[in-house]
Amino acid sequence: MSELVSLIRQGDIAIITINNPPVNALSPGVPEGIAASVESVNDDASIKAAVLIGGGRTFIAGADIKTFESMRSPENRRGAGLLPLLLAIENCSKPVVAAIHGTAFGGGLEVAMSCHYRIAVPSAQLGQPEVKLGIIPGAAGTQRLPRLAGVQKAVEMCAAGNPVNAADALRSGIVDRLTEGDLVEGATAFARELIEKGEAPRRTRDLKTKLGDESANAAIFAIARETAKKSARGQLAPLAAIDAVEAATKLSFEEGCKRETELFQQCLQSDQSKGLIHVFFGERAVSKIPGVSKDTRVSDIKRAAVVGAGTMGGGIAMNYANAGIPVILKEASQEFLDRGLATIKKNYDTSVKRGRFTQEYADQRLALITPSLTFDGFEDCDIAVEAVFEGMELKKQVFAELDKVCKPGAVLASNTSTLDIDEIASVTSRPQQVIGHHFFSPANVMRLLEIVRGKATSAEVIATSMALAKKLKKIGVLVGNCRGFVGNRMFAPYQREAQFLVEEGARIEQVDAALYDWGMAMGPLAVADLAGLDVSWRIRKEFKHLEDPSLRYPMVADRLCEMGRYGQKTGAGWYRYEDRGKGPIPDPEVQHLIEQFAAEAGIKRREIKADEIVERIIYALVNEGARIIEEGFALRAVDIDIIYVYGYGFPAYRGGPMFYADTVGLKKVYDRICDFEREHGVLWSPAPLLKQLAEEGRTFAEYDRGRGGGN
Ligand code: T1G
Repeated sequence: MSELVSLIRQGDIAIITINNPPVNALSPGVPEGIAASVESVNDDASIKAAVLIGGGRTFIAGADIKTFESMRSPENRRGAGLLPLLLAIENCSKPVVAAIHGTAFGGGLEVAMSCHYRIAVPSAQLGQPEVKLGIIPGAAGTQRLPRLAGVQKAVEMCAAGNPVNAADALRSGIVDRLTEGDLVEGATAFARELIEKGEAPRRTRDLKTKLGDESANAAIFAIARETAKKSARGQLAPLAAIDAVEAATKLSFEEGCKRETELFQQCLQSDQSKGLIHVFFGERAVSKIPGVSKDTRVSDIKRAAVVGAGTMGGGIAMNYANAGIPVILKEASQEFLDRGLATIKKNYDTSVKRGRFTQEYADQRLALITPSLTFDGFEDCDIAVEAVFEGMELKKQVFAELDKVCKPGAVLASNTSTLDIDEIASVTSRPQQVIGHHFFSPANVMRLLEIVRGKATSAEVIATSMALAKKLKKIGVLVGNCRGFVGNRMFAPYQREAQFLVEEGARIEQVDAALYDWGMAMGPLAVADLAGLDVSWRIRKEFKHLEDPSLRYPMVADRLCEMGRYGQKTGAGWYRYEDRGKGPIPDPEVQHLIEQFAAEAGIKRREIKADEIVERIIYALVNEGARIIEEGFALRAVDIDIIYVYGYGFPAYRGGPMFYADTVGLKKVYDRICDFEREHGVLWSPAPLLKQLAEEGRTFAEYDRGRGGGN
């Protein structure tokens, strides 16, 4: 056998073990090794049954995603290439039992389903997560799963991509048995029973009873399509997965497999799958930081403190509590503290009401949050996070105090979204301990954590912050200390263009609809209303002295703030809001204001199409992103992509702004930016890195790889 797959014997039972760490992906050599083992089982008359198991921490986590690129080439257009292996397993003349621990995902579950029986440990997870990579199961998962679990369950699993636990898998017929004890023992005992009972191999492809009847199925598929259109707006793969399961109910197994292969290839060739796979590897790539290695010391964060119980501070405290870390929440006045705690309680209540967790769980979490009006107890904390009002003087006061009260090794983090971390650190005696932890609102929901390194921040504090992000179930991305860091620095031109477009003739709701339809979670102006127009207004005022007065400036937003229209919280901003929770309502008063302003400023208004709106707004992101990479404030282009997908509602299936630009073609993006520069002036001067890559015919992904990073 190959090194990747081994076969040992326990009496008349063969134990076939896959050894391809870390996740036993079906990389080249693994399918061949399994096939050779199955052949030996067939050929050896003294073997009566076989057990297929994963070595190490898991069963098979799926096909090797790194090989997908080669599967896209025209000569390879044949599904995931695993169908013959699965038929060989299923055709084995002796019973084969899959023994499942860890994850049986994608091709892993497909292998398991081609075995004749399945046994799992209670902690196992089983799933067809392919749609999360923009593809569908490519090795008969859509054909065998409905035969085992029924049409409804198969559609749910293949279209949404969420795994089921072992108990659920048992209930729905995906596994036959659970074992609490040692898995190999449980599986061999199962195999022995099969031998003793003289059970013949039970081929999944021959099972038909769960395939349902046409009218019941029609309703299942119709509902599934409606659900997928809402929950995976704009995505092709979930609909293709439903089509493939439908084929299982209408065609023979062989014909169904052919249909699945066609759909699999269509999805694999799409930019959507390229984008989602980029995000999969990107999420993991961002944790790789030059100068931080496995040997870098990471402090264990056992106790935390948060200063400021406003929206952000409260959300941050909830993050710690949810990770089981006791946290002190400090405010300056009882009134603010009470208000902050009431919001936290309300958030937990909502989660309980929605069934996200139990009352008991919520009570336990809440009990981990200790409200306080003083710094008492800060001396025992491993981290203190400042989340006070966004103003330099106030932040400095807090840090000077933290420097006095916190123990020497404690991490001192600021949740600032724009201010200079070095200036904040300068008031402490330990700038190496100071770092930015920029959470995104709502902090208990959004997955992104921008981790901002100052010039003195130590590798240990960076490594600790990255590890902490994981513990808080966030995706930590390390960025440099420039104004707005990475996310908000790019968001400024993004917002600017949205506002310029309404001045030039696009309607507010038209701008938002163009971006929403393109895939953004919300339109830019609706987002501005949600975030609060006053926040960016205050920041604009703080930095106004640094701006070039000859440049065009988004005046209308300032005007709205002067009128007290701060967005949703005041019931009016770019839109009007009647009831909390109800959507934005276009407001003729704002439209009138914009037209008046445009006339005064001599801006010629015209009709603007959705395509141009998207280009103006998205390319503004790309251009600024390119500058950020060039200036070294982001480690790689992929870091920017992850920031935008997890912090700004950028559609993951477009891979993030830099990857999206790659898919459009950098030359095309660059040329368009040059057009905009000619039309709109120096704010659109193309980033030198973008120009260079466009001229060289390269992509941001290639640029990342060339510097030893990225996917
Ligand atoms: N292929 C290649 N590499 C993989 C991989 C895979 N399927 N899964 C994980 N890795 C790498 C990952 O990049 C990381 O590498 C390391 O393993 C540890 O992962 C035929 C076509 C299994 C739940 O979508 O969900 O089968 O960064 O850090 O938190 O129809 O990885 O260390 O260099 O994530 O313990 C379907 C994807 C494929 C599963 C483990 N399968 N993986 O999580 O560790 S498509 C998936 C996961 C398919 C078939 C189709 C998770 C995990 P590095 P990790 P983890």
